[in-house]
Amino acid sequence: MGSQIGVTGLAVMGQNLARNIARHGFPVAVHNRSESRTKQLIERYGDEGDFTPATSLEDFVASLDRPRRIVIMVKAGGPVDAVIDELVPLLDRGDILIDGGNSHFEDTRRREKALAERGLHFLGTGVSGGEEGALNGPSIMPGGPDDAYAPVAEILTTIAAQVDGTPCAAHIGPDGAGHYVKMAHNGIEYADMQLIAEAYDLLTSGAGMSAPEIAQTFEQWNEGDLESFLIETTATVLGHTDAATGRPLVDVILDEAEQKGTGRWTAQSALELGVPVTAITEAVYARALSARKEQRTRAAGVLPGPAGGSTPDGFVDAVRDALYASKVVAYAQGFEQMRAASDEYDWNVDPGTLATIWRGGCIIRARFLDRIKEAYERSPELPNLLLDDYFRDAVAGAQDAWRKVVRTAVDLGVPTPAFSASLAYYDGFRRERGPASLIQGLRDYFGAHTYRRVDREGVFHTLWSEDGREVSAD
Ligand code: NBP
Repeated sequence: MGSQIGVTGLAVMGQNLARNIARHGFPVAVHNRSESRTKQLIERYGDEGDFTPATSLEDFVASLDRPRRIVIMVKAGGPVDAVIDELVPLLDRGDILIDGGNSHFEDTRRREKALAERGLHFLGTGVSGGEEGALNGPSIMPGGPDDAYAPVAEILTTIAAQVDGTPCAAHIGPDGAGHYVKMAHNGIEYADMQLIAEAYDLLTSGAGMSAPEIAQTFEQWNEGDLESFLIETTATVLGHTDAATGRPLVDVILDEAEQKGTGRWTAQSALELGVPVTAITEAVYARALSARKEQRTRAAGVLPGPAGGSTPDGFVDAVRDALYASKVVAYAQGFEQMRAASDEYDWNVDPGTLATIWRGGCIIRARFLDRIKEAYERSPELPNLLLDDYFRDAVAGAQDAWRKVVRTAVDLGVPTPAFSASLAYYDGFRRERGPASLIQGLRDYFGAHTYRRVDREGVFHTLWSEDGREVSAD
């Protein structure tokens, strides 16, 4: 008997995923382009399970049971194509390739189609949870044909995180669906982290609290509705002291946020689909602004801010409420985007399933996801989470604090792009009639782009440069 599954690409993610598979009793073949990683895995962890190391792809493929199931865990982009090109001549019809990296969903669509033409199955599979998740139970989002998922379902659901006896792995939909929702998950993670950073900024530059004090505040917040991996981790990071200086570590970390691209991809796709995901997009912009350290340093010396001011009573609790309300908006936007993509690409993605499998294993795991799961159970076709009774009431209860926090931030000159954009979205969304009528009027004036009326069917144009008469443009 050969190995039930193989993993090629044994950097941090692939190595941990292979160990996770082996620890659950599945015989696993392992391979890496540079042999040293394979050797290291076997030397260090070979006794954790039934590993079959291979130095060549030929040996690796030959050691697998059929249909062959191969997880590709290499750097996203060209390396995935390179590995597929090397593997294809060694495979037979019905074999299954599982790309577990952060590939762009359009690449996945292309690869799935090309491989299907050769009789090979391809599962573009989002894996969330970082290295720790890969080892101890990630959230797994496979996308591809049903025929490809069925033979790997048992392994994937077994190695995934489990919450209340439910695995954090489920078949998301065809072709690029799995990688799309993983991308959107990362986009939501960007928004979540930006909102947390803004709360921290308000408490430190606004309210003058120290990092250890704010760490305690986050610990308390983690006891309530905000309970999540990211809030808990924020408390840990803020509470950490730098050994070299004795100062809070966060105070000596350079304030330039890096990005690998999934947040930007999410924003780009949202723009293409015409879905407003303002919290995610602002989070991407905020990282870009943070990276302009030199310019910011110059600007800090010459651009004046407000004269000063103080934070109102009850500010810390108000920031907590504003954070929660903004988070509801960020998730409402992210879920709306996934629904729009699902419609666009015919994926039939179930948002309730996503909320279910993101409750464990992944970076955005939170008590909050239970609330989202319940919302979709109540109303599977819910167009926007803000229209669910629970979230409507939660935001309504927080909105006074939310407005107070954004007002204070403006008065103090503390930038809160994601808090503010979320509030603006909320106010825009709840308006039955907005100012877009004027935009249509302007477009008609300079471009004869026409408009529709509220009182009559049809399309109209005003003869602005003639006698101002309205004509039908149907
Ligand atoms: P990396 O993204 O750092 O990729 C390193 C791996 O790719 C090594 O095994 C390397 O082989 C292999 N590789 C490269 Br680079 N070019 C290759 C080629 N042309 N042919 C064959 N192999 C090639 O690894 P990672 O951090 O483990 O991440 C793997 C995937 O998982 C990525 O898509 C990443 O975005 C995603 N992901 C990462 C995390 C995380 O927390 N790190 C979380 C979730 C998802 P070598 O050893 O021979 O150089």
